[in-house]
Amino acid sequence: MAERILPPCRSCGGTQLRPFLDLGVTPLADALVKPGLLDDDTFVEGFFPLEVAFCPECTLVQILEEVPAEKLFVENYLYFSSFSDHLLRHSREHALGLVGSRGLGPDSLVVEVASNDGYLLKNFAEVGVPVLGIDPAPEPAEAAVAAGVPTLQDFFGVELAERLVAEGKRADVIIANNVMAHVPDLNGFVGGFATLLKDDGVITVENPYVRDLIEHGEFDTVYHEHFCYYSCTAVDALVRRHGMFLNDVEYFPDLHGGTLRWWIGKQEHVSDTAQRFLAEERELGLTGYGYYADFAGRVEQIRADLLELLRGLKAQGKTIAAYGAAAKGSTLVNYVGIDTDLVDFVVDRNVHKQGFLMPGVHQPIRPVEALLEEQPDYVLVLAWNFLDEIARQQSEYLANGGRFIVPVPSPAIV
Ligand code: DWN
Ligand code: ZN
Repeated sequence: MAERILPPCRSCGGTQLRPFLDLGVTPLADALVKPGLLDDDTFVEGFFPLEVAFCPECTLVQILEEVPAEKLFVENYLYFSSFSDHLLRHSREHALGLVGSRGLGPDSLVVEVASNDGYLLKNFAEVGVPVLGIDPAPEPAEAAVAAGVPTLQDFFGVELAERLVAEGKRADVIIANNVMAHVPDLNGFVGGFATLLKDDGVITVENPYVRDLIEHGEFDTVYHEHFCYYSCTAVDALVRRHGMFLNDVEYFPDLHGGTLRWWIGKQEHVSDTAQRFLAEERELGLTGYGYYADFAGRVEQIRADLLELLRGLKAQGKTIAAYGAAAKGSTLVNYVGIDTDLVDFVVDRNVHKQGFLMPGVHQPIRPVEALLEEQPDYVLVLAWNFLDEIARQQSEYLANGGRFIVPVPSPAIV
């Protein structure tokens, strides 16, 4: 068979990428479908290869396909961060912590990349710290401006950073949560950090931890808008390439299935915690292909087990719905093959998603009240990362005898 030509590594440019998981051809996870479009025979829903590889030269895990960022984050991107109380609490704690620890005030500037609907920056604005949001998605950016958070509707990179510096803007703090995984030009993005940050400034970056993805079978967090899946080792190599240092690491096991917050700066003050994370990754083997080699087999088993569970319930005449029109939910239902024969509808609290159809399998997305109206026997929790919050919120559905099914780390009725 002809040798496959694989793209170079997004971080180091290495040409030795080794694929370890192929999720087939799937629709764009956040490209919810307008119902009327299904009757429009000119409508073509985009499906793209979704395959994950490991770079042995810098250890970065990444997908091979590159879908244009405009397609991913501009055309009806309806993810709004403010629909999770847990995330709002997490963000507020971080913002107020930074105000104190960095002594931020009216002469400071906090920049957030992928500021979405202003959910995080509003905490700084409320205490008089100047902020600037940057986000290309029109709906969330407009919501941020309406909430009093100045926002540039644009993609961040070294060009935008240079424009801001030319305007006399340098950042004391740059925050980039759930975005460094989303940028095709990773070095341009991190180069922009180095350009915009004051010499004594700090950058905090949050992304899901690739160790949790592998250890907890969270294959559904793989989708086209997530180009990269980070270890501390990969982040360390990436920022050092731009004259910066990974100085500290915080771990949030219950956020998005396991999230790390990396503290990055232009002076080298690497903490014991950061050293320990880097040492553990070497000991566990995250820095080698072998750690990822059996993941595809485990994912295939999750698919088989989940299909068997759902088909078994349908064979007993049970009704099944789903909760959370999440991007991860789209990967799950499309890779596993959960169509409207198995799951009748999906509920979601985000009003901007209601009325659309899930990508690929096309279940209708309805308000969460539909769970009490229809009282399905089972609900597959696609947004399993918020299971506790959702269970509290849906206590009446559960009290009525409804049952939740979680898909990972292995399918189970909880
Ligand atoms: O990186 C990203 C992650 C962090 O967030 C983005 N690229 C896209 C998004 O991924 P996701 O859609 O899988 O994230 P969530 O936040 O897990 O999606 C949760 C979904 O569930 C949202 O559509 C909102 C909804 N939800 C709800 O209906 N009721 C969420 C909560 C907490 C609720 O109580
Ligand atoms: Zn690499």
